[in-house]
Amino acid sequence: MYSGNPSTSDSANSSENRPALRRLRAILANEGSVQLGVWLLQGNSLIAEGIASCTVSWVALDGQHGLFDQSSLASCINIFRNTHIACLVRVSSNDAHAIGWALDAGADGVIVPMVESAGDARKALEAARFPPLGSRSVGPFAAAARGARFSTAGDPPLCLVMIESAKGVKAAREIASVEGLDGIFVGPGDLAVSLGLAPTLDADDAQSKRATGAIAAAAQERGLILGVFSGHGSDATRWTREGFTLIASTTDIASLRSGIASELEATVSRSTRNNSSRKPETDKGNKKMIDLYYYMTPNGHEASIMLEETGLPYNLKPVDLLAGEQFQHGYLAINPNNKIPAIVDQEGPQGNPHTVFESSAILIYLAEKAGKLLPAEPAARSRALQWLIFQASNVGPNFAQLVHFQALAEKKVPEAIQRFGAEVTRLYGVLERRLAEHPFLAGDEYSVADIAMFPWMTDMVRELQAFDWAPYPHVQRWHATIAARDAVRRGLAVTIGQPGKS
Ligand SMILES: N[C@@H](CCC(=O)N[C@@H](CS)C(=O)NCC(=O)O)C(=O)O
Repeated sequence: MYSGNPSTSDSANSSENRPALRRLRAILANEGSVQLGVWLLQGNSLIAEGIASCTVSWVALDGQHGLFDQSSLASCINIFRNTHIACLVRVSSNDAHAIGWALDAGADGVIVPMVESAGDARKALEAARFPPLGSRSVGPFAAAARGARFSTAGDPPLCLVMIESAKGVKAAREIASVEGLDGIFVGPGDLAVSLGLAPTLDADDAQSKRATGAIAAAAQERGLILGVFSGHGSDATRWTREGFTLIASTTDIASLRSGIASELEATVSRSTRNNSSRKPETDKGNKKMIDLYYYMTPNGHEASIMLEETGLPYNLKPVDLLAGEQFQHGYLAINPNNKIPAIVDQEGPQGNPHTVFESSAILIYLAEKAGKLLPAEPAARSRALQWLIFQASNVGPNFAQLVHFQALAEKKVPEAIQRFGAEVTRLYGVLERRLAEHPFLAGDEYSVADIAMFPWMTDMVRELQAFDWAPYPHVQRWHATIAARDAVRRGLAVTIGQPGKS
């Protein structure tokens, strides 16, 4: 394994500035909880942008059967760089150039097709590792484009080999025993064909099950990551039962088709209902914008959801936290605490530009400007403010610390995980008791308190915290109600790199 700390934070090829890779590797190694991913076939950066805002933990760009050329592969890898999503590339073949090139472009790992022997696996691994472990050569083009220093330090990228033939199945144990290999990935389509069956992804005859079972056993014996191309969400349950944890549960094109079908269905069913309650579009035409300084984190989402809920026109000002833009000198004038979110209302009090930092203060400011989501009646207003401040002073800080110590910290500190884990559990208990008695935190009405709390309980945050919310059914019911709101969906989907909104 590569060891040693990278000497600078600008090195561009190691995982210290790729928390998504570190997180994925840690979850798969330590907890074995299932990580669903999307398989991208369209070499299209717009589609990649769309997927980058979804709650998946990894994607694979298919360089073997997808429509990627080198340029679109590099662009799409770059899109996932500053996200929570680990980006793997299924390379075109077990070829040192294809493997090295994908990693040079910044991929978090490679999936190498048609591996049928320990020798094949060793060849793939060598191509993915710098000397002395392998023979990968230094190709700093993507790092140079970002103005970063290329480094060979840090954790190495993932190297997963595909077993997808009868010959590969026979050699599964030898393949799995290749020192340094990260995992095995099953390609059920080719495997079925190799076994003399139709090219199906969900063959469940005895022969196919024996074959995938043998691969799973070989990987598990060695503690390797076990992945599969499932292709359909519904098949993922079967693979999970068989012990697979890295599951490509859909493709970009399949999701596009099913998304369009379900949108059309929903539109038809909405239009057949009485639509007298439909609100007119907000007229945003002549109003001055609010600038939102933002990155895709729970605090950022509090502000983006609030802006979407109020319908106030806003302009996205990305602050790339991973690139340290919050520390740039100019930003200090906007947020003296060097954090996101912050807003500048170009038409603030007395028509003057007005800056607000701290997410709770932003929510209160916007609620008062829009005249919604903070009740006017004093007792109800006080309740909403109490739960808002409870979020800001308890939930935000403790939840963030648990994310850090559980998923991001270089060193495992059991005492910190225990301390913040216990506090998060206690806070969930407070919320569960409140929400058992009231539909929303402030009482009967959805308010700023709910908007502040909601982003801290998304799948992503809970996954990073390794927190099981099964014992909190009222929190889950409340969360599902809020997640179904269109404005919330839009707020969560705001991603940097997106053109300014109006
Ligand atoms: N209390 C602040 C917390 C803001 C905060 O911690 N923001 C994080 C992102 S969630 C940040 O900007 N971190 C960057 C850094 O710490 O350098 C608020 O609610 O706005």
